This record gives sequence, structure tokens and C-alpha cells, in this order.
Amino acid sequence: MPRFETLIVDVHLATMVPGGEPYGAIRDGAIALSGERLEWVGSASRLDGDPEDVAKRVLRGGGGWLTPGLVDCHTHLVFAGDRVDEFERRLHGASYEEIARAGGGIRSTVIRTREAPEETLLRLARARLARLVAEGVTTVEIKSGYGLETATEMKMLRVARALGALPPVDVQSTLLAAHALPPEHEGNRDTYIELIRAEMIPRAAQQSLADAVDAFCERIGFSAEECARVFEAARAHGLAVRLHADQLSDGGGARLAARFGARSADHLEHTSEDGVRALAEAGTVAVLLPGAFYFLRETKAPPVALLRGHGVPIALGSDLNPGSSPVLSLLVALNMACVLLGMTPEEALAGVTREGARALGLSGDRGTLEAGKRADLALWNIGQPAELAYWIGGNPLRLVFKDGVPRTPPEAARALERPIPDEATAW
Ligand code: DI6
Ligand code: FE
Repeated sequence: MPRFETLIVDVHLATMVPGGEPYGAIRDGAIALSGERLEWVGSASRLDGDPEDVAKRVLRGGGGWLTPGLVDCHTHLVFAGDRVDEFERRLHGASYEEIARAGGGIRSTVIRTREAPEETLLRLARARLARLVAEGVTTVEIKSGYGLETATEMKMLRVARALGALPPVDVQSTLLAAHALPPEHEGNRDTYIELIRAEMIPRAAQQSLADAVDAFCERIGFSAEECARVFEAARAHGLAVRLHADQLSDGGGARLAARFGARSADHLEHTSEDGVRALAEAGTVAVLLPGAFYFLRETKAPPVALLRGHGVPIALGSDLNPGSSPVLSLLVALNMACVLLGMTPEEALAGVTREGARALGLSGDRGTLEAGKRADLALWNIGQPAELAYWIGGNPLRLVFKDGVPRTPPEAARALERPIPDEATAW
């Protein structure tokens, strides 16, 4: 009697389990899948018999490398319009902050996103998500934050939930209502914070539209004290918190995130050693976003050596958004993390697998290749794992497995075009 349902052989495994070989590597490995879970992970030499004798179905990996399915733990991929004009203005000398203060930036995407019908937003977001999925992403986080009014924030979250109901990817959705002050609340910051606390967070929680709450703690966003009020309401409704912290200036964001036991503190370009220490003590994950650092031509890199030295887990995200990171490739973000931020290729890969899962509170379920975890896998045509951070452009993905179902990159992208299941379209 074959012992396993499905067995993948003729592969090397980058299990990303820490403590042993770099990348948790098992050369000439084998991995058994049972339904949507991994059942057995190890060296092929430990199988008791030929693959065909121990499994009903055998897949051969052609000598490639198998990694956990990639996790993009920070995106803003639901939006309408683009910010190409702003890109041109910045290249003529205007800064991101100047454009934001003059009413452009996030607010210009808000106008387009408020106008867009839900179906349009879904279609646009699906096309962006298809690019990520075709590169091995099996879990993605999507933030709201281009509505800044209850109806549009909920519309964005419903789109995120609808995308998550499609077969090739899981979506975690995050309410980022405290992203920018909407024009109608100009001069009246407290009423907007109160709207978030009294209406948006309760509604998102009641309708199960959000898994977490995020805020932009920044001079052009919200003060640490304002973000704390948002976090208190999130906590009261049982939602996890995360924070855009210290991206353009040190506003005490990392310390605030740590004080609230945030799942993650993201960006961190201007975080001080005190902030890093606080993150370490709180067990908060640092999410680095090299796409925004690159695209805004920032010069102060996040304190990678300090984060490493204090043992803060480091995750990476694409930050896919129209203003500061129009990055449609998580693999390119790996390269940027190494070249621009000084991370190692192994740290970068851990950042989009094990640590990305941790930033989403999903460590027990995915992010490494271990028996019992979800069968989300990516099979790559590469000779060694560091290649994933090496090439710029190009896509070495051969197969992506979501919940045990294998698809080629075009098949995975096409599976996103399927009709949305009924329960998700009950809008
Ligand atoms: N920081 C970012 O990098 C994005 N949001 C944020 O708080 C940028 C969003 C945008 O410019 O549209
Ligand atoms: Fe962001």
C-alpha cells in the first residue's frame, strides 16, 4: 500500500527551517503532500522504497529547488488610476512630501478610488495580483487606505476578500483608514480619528472584512498619539495591529508599534537603536520595503545591522502601490533588499517566506517546509537558492502549488480570472 498521496522527488529543498544548513537546505530531498498539507519532508534517501512504491502519485522536479510559496506581507494593490504624473514631477525636483502637502500623493489616488465601481477595482487589482502569483506568491496582504471614508474603505476590503476567495492565493486584509487625512476633515483631525474608531473599525470587525489595522505614523500621516487612539479601538475589537513606522522621519513609530505588541512595524528607514530594541523585546517583525526606498530615491537605509544584531525578525514586502512603490515583482524586491539594504540572499528569501508569514501571524501554518504546514510551494528552475535574489527581471518559476494544487505560472494567473465564488460576491 503506498504510504503517501503525492510525492515530489528529484528536487532540492530550501525548507527555510532555521538552525541547520543555510536556507534549511536538503539536497536531493523529497516532500509528501496529503490534501492541502505537507505530510513528510526529508532526504530522498530516507524513503523506504522507490518513489512509485511509496506514493500514489509521483511528481519529478527536474533537479530544481522547492521553496515555501512566497508571502508578500505588505501591499496596497487595490486602487484606481496611477501616479505617473507625480513620478515625472519628482524627477523634475519635487519631493514626495511636497507633493503630498500640496494635496497630491495619496489623496489623488483617493479621488480615483472613491469614483471607481467595485467591479473596476476588482478587475484592476486582479491584474496586479496575477503578476505576483505568476512569480510564486501564494499569500498576500492587501491594505485599504485609498478610501478614507467608510464606504470606500469597506469597498476596498471587500475587493481584497473577493480576491482571497480565488483559488491560487490567500489574502489577508488590513484596514489602513489612518493613511492620510481626507480633505473633508482638513483642520479637524480628531473627527476623522473618531470616525475610524467609532465606525470603520467596528464595521470592518463586524463584517469580518479585516484581519488587522494599520496606520501611517508620519509627519504627512498621523502622530504617534493619533495612531495610538486608532490602535486602542482595534484592540477593543480584537484586531491585530501593524504600523507604517519611521519611513520618512523618526516619529517614534517603532516604539509605538512595540508598545501595542504590533505584528509588524514596516519601513523603519529612520528608526533609532532604541526603537530597534523595543521591537526586539516585543517580538514585533520588522517589514522592510526596498521598493519604496528605491523609488523615492531615499538615502537613509533601514538599520539592517541593528535589527540583525538585536534579533528582530526581518520580513520583506513589495509595498505594491501607485505612489511610492509601483513594484509588480516580489523577486525584484529581493534583489533590492540585497543590493540596496545589505541583506543576504538567505535573509531576503526568509523575508518573503518564514518571516513574511510571521508578520501576518501565520507562522504555524506556512512559511517553511515542514510536515503539517500548508502545501503552498514554489518550484524554481535554479541551481541554488541565492539565484532568486540575483536575477533582475525574468522568472525562474516552474510550478506553484497552492493548497497542494500545482499550476504553471500562466495557469496560476488564469485561475485568478475564474468567476468569484458566490459567497464572496454577496456584496
Ligand atoms: N507609505 C508608503 O510607502 C505607501 N503608504 C505609506 O504610508 C505609499 C502610498 C502612496 O503614496 O500611495
Ligand atoms: Fe505601505
